[in-house]
Amino acid sequence: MRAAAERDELDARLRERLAFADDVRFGLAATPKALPCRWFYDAAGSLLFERICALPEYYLTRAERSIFEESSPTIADMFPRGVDVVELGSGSAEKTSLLLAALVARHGPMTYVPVDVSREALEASCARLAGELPGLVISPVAGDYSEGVRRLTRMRERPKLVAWLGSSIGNLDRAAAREMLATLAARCGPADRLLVGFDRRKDPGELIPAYDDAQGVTAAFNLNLLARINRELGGRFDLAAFAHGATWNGASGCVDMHLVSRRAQIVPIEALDLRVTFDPGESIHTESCHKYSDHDVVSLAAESGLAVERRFLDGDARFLLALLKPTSVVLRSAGAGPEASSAPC
Ligand code: AVI
Repeated sequence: MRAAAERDELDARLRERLAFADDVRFGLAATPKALPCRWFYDAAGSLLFERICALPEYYLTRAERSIFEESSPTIADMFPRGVDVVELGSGSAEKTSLLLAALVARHGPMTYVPVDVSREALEASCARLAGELPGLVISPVAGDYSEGVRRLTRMRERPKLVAWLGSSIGNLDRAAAREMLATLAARCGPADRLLVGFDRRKDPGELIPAYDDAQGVTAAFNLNLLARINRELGGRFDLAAFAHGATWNGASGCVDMHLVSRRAQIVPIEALDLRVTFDPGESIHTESCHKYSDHDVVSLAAESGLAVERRFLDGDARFLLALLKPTSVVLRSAGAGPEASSAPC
């Protein structure tokens, strides 16, 4: 039994390693060069992200936390029959524990399914929560969102709340965000809800420092992607030869993060039998962080078979936590009439 579990874990790690290698090979051969942001979160990247969340410039975590501090009992009251929680990209689950505590206090024992690609983050958060909330049955899923969606499909007995917090939706482009919300909505029954954290649109003068902080923690987080290629794939990136960049992209409504080559260079990556050529100033796109107007949130929800049931804002109105409920109608494109029906399960 134990041997089988260990084999499964090894297989999962091997699959991850192969997927990382494929993304690096493909992304560094592309024009422009790009690497998916999911690979930020190895053990070192997860720790750096924790540090980002505590930075004075990175208001997002504090703003969302303050919403949970204020509104968790209200959210708990909105589920008269109790609820089980699935959290996509749970990370440290630090803010979620406020909501879980309110739910356990209001409704008694419940199941919490944290889903995260980082096994280290998952193990640490589960150990902490088990100590803090004995009424919680924790059933972790180590994997990406698709693993979480698979688990969701099997949870039919009690109402469920799918939490997707921290502006993680902002790291998807609009089409991918719609597809993900529609996938979740299609797995929700009438009593189920989604709780999604959106960072609101604001002045780029406030946004850019949040992604390019004075202490250089975000720069280290970004550069860790190259360090990870060095560690796991035998890359020879000289981190000092790349600069962290964060720019506002008004057309897409997002902050774009880049790694910019400071000079002409050729970087070997042994495990891929690859040599990557960089021009001076050439960049690797590593992440887009989309910011949402209230109108964007309403239309995105409608296009995905959802409706905004309740909005929660922090005191400075920087961040929006939206409680979304499934509707039976999906609007396929802006301006189109109600079309296909996504039958709630
Ligand atoms: C995880 N995600 C929502 C963060 C964000 O704000 O888009 C990732 C991040 N990247 C740089 N700083 C934080």
